Amino acid sequence: MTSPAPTPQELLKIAIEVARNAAETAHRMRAEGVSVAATKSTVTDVVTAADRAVERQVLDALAALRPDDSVLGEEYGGDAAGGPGSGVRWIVDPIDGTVNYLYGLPHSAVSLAAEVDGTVVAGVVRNISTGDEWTATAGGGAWRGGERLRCSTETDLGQALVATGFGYDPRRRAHQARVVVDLIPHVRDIRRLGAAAIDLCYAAEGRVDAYYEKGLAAWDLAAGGLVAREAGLRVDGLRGVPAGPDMVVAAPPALFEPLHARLADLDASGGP
Ligand code: LIP
Repeated sequence: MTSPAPTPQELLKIAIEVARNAAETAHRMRAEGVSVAATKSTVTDVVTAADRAVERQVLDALAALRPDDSVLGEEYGGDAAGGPGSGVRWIVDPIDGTVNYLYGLPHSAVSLAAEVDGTVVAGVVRNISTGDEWTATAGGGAWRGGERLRCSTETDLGQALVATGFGYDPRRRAHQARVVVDLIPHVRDIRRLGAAAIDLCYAAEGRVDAYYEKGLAAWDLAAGGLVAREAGLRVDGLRGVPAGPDMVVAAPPALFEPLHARLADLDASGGP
């Protein structure tokens, strides 16, 4: 007889414990000095020893706490731990914002989400430097430090502070930069902070009004996307495509359509 699926709250409790320990390890390794261990898709797409050590720590912790669950991680790929037995899959980015982490910019995070039967139901994003911690459960709201988060109420795109990001492929960056050139006259300003998971959480609490980016992987999006949705943001792709590698747009309902229209016109999900 299979045991009942854990509740989102039970999964969140595990996610918080594992993410806090992981962030502590990342913080300590940063203080001890960090360097590039290897590069991935391009010479600027770096991985540090800390990315790997932290993901290994998360995998081992989840294997001990929930051995039947599967895990998708940025550094070790899919199902690195348990089998597909429980219907629960964890999605982990050990250090989102690795370039910020490498340069010592205080804007990188451990991002950990739990998915049940393909739906993300719990997530935590913990800033490695500041300790800021955003959490959410499906239907349970988004929180930081015991405060329930509500997204921006801005309705005018021209007044909107919009965060975005650039990929590691120079050709893609060139395309993304052209989009920004044509978008920036139509918004308050652009912010490039360098960690999608935190950018989504900033949008969740109105530190920016909206966020969009092309090229995000599941581990960049899973936890931060839930926090954003639970704070009232619409999180989608362009032209009816769900949020994913092609495009993620996170905006308050009133801003989503005007931002979507601009990004679609500028072919923001196109290019390399
Ligand atoms: C980063 C994202 C960021 C994006 C970077 C990179 P990483 O993830 O969080 O939004 O602009 O190109 O993809 O590589 O630090 O895990």
